[in-house]
Amino acid sequence: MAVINGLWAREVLDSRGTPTIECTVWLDNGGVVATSVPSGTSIGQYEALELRDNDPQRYDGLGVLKAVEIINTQIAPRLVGQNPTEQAKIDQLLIELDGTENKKNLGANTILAVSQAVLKAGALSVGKPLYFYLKQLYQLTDYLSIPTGVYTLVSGGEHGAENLDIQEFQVIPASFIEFDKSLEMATNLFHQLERVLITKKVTHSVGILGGFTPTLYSNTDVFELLTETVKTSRYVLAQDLFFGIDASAQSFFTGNKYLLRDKGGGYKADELLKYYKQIRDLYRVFYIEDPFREKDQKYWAALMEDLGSQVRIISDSLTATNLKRTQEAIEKKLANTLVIKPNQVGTISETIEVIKLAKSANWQIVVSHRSRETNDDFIADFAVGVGADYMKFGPPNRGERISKYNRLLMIFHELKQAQNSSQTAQTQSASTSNNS
Ligand code: 2PG
Ligand code: MG
Repeated sequence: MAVINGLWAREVLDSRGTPTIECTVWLDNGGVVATSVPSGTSIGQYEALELRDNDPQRYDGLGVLKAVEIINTQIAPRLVGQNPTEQAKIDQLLIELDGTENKKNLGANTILAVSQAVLKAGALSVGKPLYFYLKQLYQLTDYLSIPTGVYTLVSGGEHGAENLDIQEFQVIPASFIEFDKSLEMATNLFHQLERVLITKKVTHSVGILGGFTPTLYSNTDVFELLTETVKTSRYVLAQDLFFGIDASAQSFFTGNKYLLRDKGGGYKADELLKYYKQIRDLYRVFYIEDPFREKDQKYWAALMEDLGSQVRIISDSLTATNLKRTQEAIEKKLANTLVIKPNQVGTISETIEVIKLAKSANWQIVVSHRSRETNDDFIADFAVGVGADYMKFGPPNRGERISKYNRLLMIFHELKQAQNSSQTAQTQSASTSNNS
């Protein structure tokens, strides 16, 4: 069994040119893996702490040299000689080394860089693809498949250009469509949307994720644009695809109102609830993430009561991949679907515990990227290996998002091959037993 020979971290840049951590692990059998961690823009108040240098002389205080030093001087010496398949043991060591609930001492980014690198090293040491290794290690799914994609085509809120309030407007191909076809659909619609924007002379650019940021009068106008995009494509709304949003509502709550520009003076929570029901009926919105700020639990519950049987109500900032918060949300029936972002909590083992809990309550799982990514495709394997129902990796645009989709295409191909060869083997054994 291979053991860790060396572990080393360095500061690299993410998709926004902001520093983040890359961690490399060497095994004594010559194997080497590297991985880097993402970061959010709309960071929820319940997420574990992200350690930054806060040195205004470097990268506006966003450097990660302290985190890098912690890994290289405090963590690496403890991991040399360890078996990388002992994920739970190594994660526990990291949790104890930090000693706080929200990773205040070492930082969740520091811890995740190591935890993720160890997971990759574990897969390499047993010679398995990462998604397969995850399936075997945690047994969260019996069946490997590519999760349904939630593709953000239009960006607003903190990801946009101050012209829309809702953070993400998405298309979600029907889940019976195979991954290669659904990815093609998302890219066709992305390009068709661009043509519609140009034909209509709508000023636009792209936001943090690479999604379009059109200048429009209201958030509802985006659904009109998306409806037209679908109508002028070869796809049919509510048959081939549905619409979704990540409202990230805490980001447009000011004073005591949700300031959506669709209505002068904004919406009270009960009016916003009605707005969601309207867009569901008018535009077939099937996926609503972070519909209210974390404190408005009463309205989360009301939305679930009204739409929960037909619509995915997704909690992200409300639960922040945190076990206790997820437990509370399950007990109070605040949502039916959970966003999972490993960097909201820190270790892979803790992330897995949250997934287990949500699955045991029959919630569905969305494994999500962050708005500031690197070209690391780790999250693609992770989504498949834990048996996520959905994956949210952004628009089919720009390298750091495409790297995840290209990795999924490879996994899709491998799973197909495995399926074909097991079918061939079954046919062969059937014909052998018929002949005997
Ligand atoms: C979200 C994410 C990813 P951020 O809110 O779901 O799209 O955004 O990483 O900025 O929190
Ligand atoms: Mg979100």
